[in-house]
Amino acid sequence: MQSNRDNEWCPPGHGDLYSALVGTGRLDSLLSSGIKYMFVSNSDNLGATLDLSILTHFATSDAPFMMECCVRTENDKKGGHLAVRECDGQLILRESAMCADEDTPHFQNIEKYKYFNTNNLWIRLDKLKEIVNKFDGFVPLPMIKNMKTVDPKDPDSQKVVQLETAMGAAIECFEGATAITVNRTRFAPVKKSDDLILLRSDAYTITDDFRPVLNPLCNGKAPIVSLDSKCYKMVGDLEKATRYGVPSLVNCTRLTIKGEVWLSRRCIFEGDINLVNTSSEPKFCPGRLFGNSKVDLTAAPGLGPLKPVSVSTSPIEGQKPGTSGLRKKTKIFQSENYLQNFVQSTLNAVVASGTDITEGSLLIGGDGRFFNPEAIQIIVKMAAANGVRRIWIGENGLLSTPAVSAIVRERGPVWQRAFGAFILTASHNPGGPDEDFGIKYNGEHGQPAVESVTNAIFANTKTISSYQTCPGFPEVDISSPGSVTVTNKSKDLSVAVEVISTTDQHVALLKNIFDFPAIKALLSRDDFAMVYDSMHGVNGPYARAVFCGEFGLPEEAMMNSTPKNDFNGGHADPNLTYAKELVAKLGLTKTGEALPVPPGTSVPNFGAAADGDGDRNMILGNSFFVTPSDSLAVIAANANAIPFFASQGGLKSVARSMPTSGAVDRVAKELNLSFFETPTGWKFFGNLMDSKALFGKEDFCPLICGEESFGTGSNHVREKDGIWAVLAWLNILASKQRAGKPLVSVESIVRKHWSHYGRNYYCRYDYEGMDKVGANKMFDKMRADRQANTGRKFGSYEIATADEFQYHDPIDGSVSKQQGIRFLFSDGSRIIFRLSGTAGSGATVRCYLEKYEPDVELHGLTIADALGDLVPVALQLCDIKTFCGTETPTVIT
Ligand code: VG1
Ligand code: CO
Repeated sequence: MQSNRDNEWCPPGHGDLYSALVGTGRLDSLLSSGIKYMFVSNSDNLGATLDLSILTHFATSDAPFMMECCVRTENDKKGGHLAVRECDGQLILRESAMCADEDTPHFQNIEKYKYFNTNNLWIRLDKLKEIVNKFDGFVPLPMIKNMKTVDPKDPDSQKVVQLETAMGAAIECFEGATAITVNRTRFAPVKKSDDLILLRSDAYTITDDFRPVLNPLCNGKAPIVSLDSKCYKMVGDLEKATRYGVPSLVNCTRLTIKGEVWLSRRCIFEGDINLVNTSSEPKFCPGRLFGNSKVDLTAAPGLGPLKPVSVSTSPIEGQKPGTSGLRKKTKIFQSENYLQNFVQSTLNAVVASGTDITEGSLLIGGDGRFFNPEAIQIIVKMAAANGVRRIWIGENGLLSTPAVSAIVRERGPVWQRAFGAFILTASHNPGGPDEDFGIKYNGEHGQPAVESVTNAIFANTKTISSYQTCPGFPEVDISSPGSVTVTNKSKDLSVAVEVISTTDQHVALLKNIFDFPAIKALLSRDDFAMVYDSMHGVNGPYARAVFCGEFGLPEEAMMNSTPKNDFNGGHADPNLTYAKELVAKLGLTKTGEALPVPPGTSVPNFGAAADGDGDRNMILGNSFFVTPSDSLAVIAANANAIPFFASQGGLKSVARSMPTSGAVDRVAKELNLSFFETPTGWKFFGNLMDSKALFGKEDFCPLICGEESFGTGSNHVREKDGIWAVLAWLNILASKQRAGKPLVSVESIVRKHWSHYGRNYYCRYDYEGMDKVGANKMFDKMRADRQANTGRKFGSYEIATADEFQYHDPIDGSVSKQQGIRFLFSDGSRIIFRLSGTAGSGATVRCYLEKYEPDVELHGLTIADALGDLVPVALQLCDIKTFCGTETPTVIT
């Protein structure tokens, strides 16, 4: 018989507890840490709390093992029970599977066998150890034989015998074992959907100490629920049917459902309710009060375009989100079920994290790269099938990453607030049919999914077996703002899709942050000219809305501001290598040195570039390159020129990623700001920004953070924000100008900064497209050599510490390991190696070099000269030539 081979395994039963305790060494470690008693129960028994009076009883009884039992009623007669073995008076447990057929009437006699096992067990660990020792490492439990099918979800699949052991059966192994009768409240198992729906309904309440108890309004009698076992067997079935909420059952005596009926929190059931649907598709029970009635929904209109279909799929390898979402070749994303698996895995993880996706809105937008429009339609259909009821999409599918964050945080009304967003971007990675595509999920505060969520997503991708979609959901016209509502025939179920402005929300937020009139005055000066290169990415519309719309700059100031789905064949990466056109215009070489300017040409005073999804920035002055690390430090040092910070009493904290230069550290020190060093990737800054709001800890906002990779931002959103950084620079520049005085330039601001704080010479070498295996070996080697490298000397350089960075999140306590190999030299210089987490294929090795120079006289060196003697040291330390076959970087920034 054909079946999924993955089902061909056998759960050993909870009797495996004892072997697990022994095999993992846990029993010994518990004993050696002085733990004497163990309480175990079935995880579905919500009545099994650690009751101190029972513990006291157990401890004083001196018994080695104690079982909590309840008195059997007619309903319990089929289940196992406690018995006394005649030969030695030992208590034993008997399961129905252990009973011979002819003995069944006796087995079921509740007068003869009065007690059943709740599986709440109290065990003396020292006695357990004695038994384990006696039987050579295991507890001799009786075997139970169960008849099952190989796929438990499919009753027609191959019949199999499942052998298992039960942990309660160990009672017969402990001489002197005892049992006590407990109240039924200690036994509240949730075995079937019937129990679960009841528990989730208002028939139960949760006490202050988190115990679910029957609602007093039920007068001690829980409603009797009987759901069609064909339609509600698995939790997922019930979840689908109750995705719009669980009905009110507090005044219900009996609820019976035959066939697949969808419910909602608007259904109020009183008395005896009987719902029937004999049609072949799910029917929606109208949201109203029902009293003592039989409702036949067979002929009711179906879900129409909202009818979800479950499509079977199987796990696809390698769907682990990296530094910033999942990025792969577009062709891979287009392959069967690839995007679908990831989206379903994400939605499942989001729901499991406690988010109610049927309330509020789901936002979708991206950087406009190839496959964006198709992906949006796929996600819309899947979102509707998963119960999302309101979807916002950026016009033409375009939303920059910071704009997504702003919309999630700012857009109302309150009851429509976004619970999360899908961002379709691979940021600076090239786009097109043969290049990269990407997707990432951001949560309800506009923050990139934290590691616990991305880990859950990844775990789901490894077990996924089906995804939900609504094939009948109409294609959405995303070419202009507007809204459509898709409903079922009876109009009691609807999904609203709204196409919203790409730029409005974000521009409104920026206007609140910066001194727009001051910036406008600066931009209007005759001696000031700027250009902004959007690199054919999503930033164009924002740049135009702000610079042309708000400040009145001519279109010519906007370079490459029409988004293209392949970024015009380039890398939309704002750095000296890839923003060639801009760099040349600003009078610079690709290593950031000033070019001789031919007479008669005028160089703008200010140049900026953005990446594909608009979250990163490069700042240039007239023939002057500002490194991102310096940019962060300068913005932090001058933050109070920006109304957002000044109006909140000034900047409070700064944070940088580990490989980012230490320039901002000096600003933090001097201005007495809180300072944080995080791993690469914006998700680590989010917790710092929400320390108070989400974790009730010290408030670190307002906060500015940045990365060496041309990313800068603040707590106005939960992403880095390219245009924010550009406006921050312009606002600071504007604040430095004095009436009637010559223009204060970008270069003079930076040089002044260096002369005050010293200069951190800094650069990054990227080795793209390296062999993954070789690159990993190279890191393993450096990891293994940490000790040996500590203290090593290279000319005048001495390695004070060689280690691997790991981050203890001060807010949520999580630990992120393997975040970069660091060589910290005794003179403060650093060499760092990391593997990129955004490469769509192959491996990208990043090498970061840094040297601090306090002496103003030495601030005029080129970066290459200043760091020249560190380069051979770095190459020797990593030996990339041996491992990856080259030592020439593909990009230097
Ligand atoms: C790179 C950068 C990192 C940035 C990330 C996402 O990550 O180094 O600083 O946060 O890209 O930026 P990695 O793991 O490749 O070094 V974006 O604008 O490309 O989403
Ligand atoms: Co980006």
